[in-house]
Amino acid sequence: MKSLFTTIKKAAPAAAFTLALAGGAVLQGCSSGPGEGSATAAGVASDAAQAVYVAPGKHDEYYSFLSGGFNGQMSVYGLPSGRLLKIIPVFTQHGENGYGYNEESKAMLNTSHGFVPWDDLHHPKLSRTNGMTDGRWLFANGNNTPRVARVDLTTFETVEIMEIPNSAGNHCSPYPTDNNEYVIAGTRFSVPLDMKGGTADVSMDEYKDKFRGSISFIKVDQEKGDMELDFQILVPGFDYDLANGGKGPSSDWVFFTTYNTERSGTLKELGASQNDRDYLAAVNWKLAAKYAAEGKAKEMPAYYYHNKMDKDTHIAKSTIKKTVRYLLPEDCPGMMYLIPAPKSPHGIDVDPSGEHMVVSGKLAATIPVFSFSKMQEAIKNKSFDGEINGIPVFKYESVLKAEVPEPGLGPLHTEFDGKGNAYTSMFVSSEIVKWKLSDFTVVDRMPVYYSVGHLMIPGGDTHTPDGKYLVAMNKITKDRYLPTGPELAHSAQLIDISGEKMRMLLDFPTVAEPHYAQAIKAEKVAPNSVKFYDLAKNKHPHAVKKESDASVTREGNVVRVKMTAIRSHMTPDNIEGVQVGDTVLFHVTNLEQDWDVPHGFAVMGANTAETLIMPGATQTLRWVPKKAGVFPFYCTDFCSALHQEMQGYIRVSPKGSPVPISFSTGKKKPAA
Ligand code: K7E
Ligand code: CUA
Repeated sequence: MKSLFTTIKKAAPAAAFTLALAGGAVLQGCSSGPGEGSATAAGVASDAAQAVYVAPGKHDEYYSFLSGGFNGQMSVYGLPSGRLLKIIPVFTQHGENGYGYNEESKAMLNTSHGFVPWDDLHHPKLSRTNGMTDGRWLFANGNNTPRVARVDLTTFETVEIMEIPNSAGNHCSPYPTDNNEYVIAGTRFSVPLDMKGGTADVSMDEYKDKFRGSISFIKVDQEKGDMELDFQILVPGFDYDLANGGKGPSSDWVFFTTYNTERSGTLKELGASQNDRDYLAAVNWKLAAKYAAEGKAKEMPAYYYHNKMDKDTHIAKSTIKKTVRYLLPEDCPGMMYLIPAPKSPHGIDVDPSGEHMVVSGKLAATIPVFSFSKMQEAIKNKSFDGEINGIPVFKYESVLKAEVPEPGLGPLHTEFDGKGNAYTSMFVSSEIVKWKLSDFTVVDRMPVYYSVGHLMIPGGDTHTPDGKYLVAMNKITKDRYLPTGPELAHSAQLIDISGEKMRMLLDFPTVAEPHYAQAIKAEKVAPNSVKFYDLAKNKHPHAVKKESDASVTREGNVVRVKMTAIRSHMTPDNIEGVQVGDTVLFHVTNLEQDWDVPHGFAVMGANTAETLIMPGATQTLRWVPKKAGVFPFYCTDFCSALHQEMQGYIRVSPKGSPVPISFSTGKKKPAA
């Protein structure tokens, strides 16, 4: 594989380089015939099996959270085993537990564009205390219909989703500051803002004049985690790609890579590649917050959704927000600067010391490393090269610390091991490259299969990385697994980085396309994991806490069934008096007070097929019967030896039929 790299490098530079980018997959293809691909035993550490073996009944050392990309979810894997522990639906409906299907959770997916149950999730980010992951929450971005979500790590459930106004393509998002003061979200696509929170109806010819981007500062309640959009900065109409928070000396700052500083509105693959340099934007978020607090922020009308899951009722509620505050860089001296960076950069990563800002420019031949202390000097000395929209642009050399020479092809993202090393993913040459922060020299390379995007080291983006493992997340799997037709799983690869040389340990398939991921020591999360919901504290308005309170009532053409489920029956299990065209709401309360005893509920013909109710919780399935007859319902989760018996019937009569509402379990009660 090493020889492959040398071959590409010899053949590549300059002209062939663009070709290599466009045809990345092709390159990988010839580099790895089935033989080489499947026989990479050569590249695998001899004791790899032992290194990833977690004996049956034993737990993994880390939780890792991999984004699902276009699948809109996150999946939780144990490391080092690569065991899939859970899929957390965020911006997507989830057939496994009814998220986004049952009546309680639907509102989580409301937006100003209506109900949007499928989005593109790229970046999970763990909450922080003193610059270290604290295991409380996990934030994630909705890329397409701009949203930021928060997952509660006591329940591994999405509890909050906030839409972002004045944004289009919420990609450089969500980046928490060292103490979760803010979660910061930048727009990828600039758009013509109508100054009412949306986009204006203008000709694309007006791109250069009318299009703008925005950076949103979401305040996070330190105790509860609740989010609130504090203010935005309206920034020049570039594309804002990725972000990273400073650390230590730079912890008041957040950095954004930009491309298309040419502000081309069409054929961006050419139009956005004209300038040799784009920018790394540096924003002093503390100063921005101060400006906003001191009255520099203006207000504009807006219209965006903020959805929260109520802790007591387990019902999601949407609130519509009608204003947003914004700052303009030209009004706020010292808040924002631009650092020239090689053409169309992608990742920006700040090392654990907070001094080095590493820009991975996918088209660049080197990896530039900028210096925070030099940046401070340059501010003092005003080493500027003009300005854009009132934002000073630094001279490249005044902020540059070093360039990592010949790192590989197509650098995308960098993480750190806390031992003085950086690791950069190379999309085109399909490898992880390890280099030293002390002298910026490459010290090791590990081929990965194939076309790696993000990489992740537990805590590798924090003050204190845990430099034991690295996970490479690959775009192309090809011959690595048994073929499954044209559609293949993406893959992750686990690499041991504890020693001098990287060692390949494990391949495991992922759920859809992982972009970024986060990992944390299990001991920071596992002890807080909720086992079941306390039935006594269930405040769902239609919960019933004992079987004798179960009921069926008619309110116009709505029939409300308040049902209980406990091993191994539902109450009631015989229902009559429903008519064709009624809306039947099954509010099912799981009476169990024991860990890991969910009950499912499904009724024949319901078009959101079923829901899954955790112990102590209430969930609602809506059913509009279209035909008369008798319809069975049943528990869909094999909960006991008599699970198959956990079933009932509901009778549906024609519209206007005289059959009265009645219900029973066992003995039939007289009609009400
Ligand atoms: Cu590089 Cu969306 Cu973070 Cu994917 S992004 S790889
Ligand atoms: Cu309850 Cu099966």
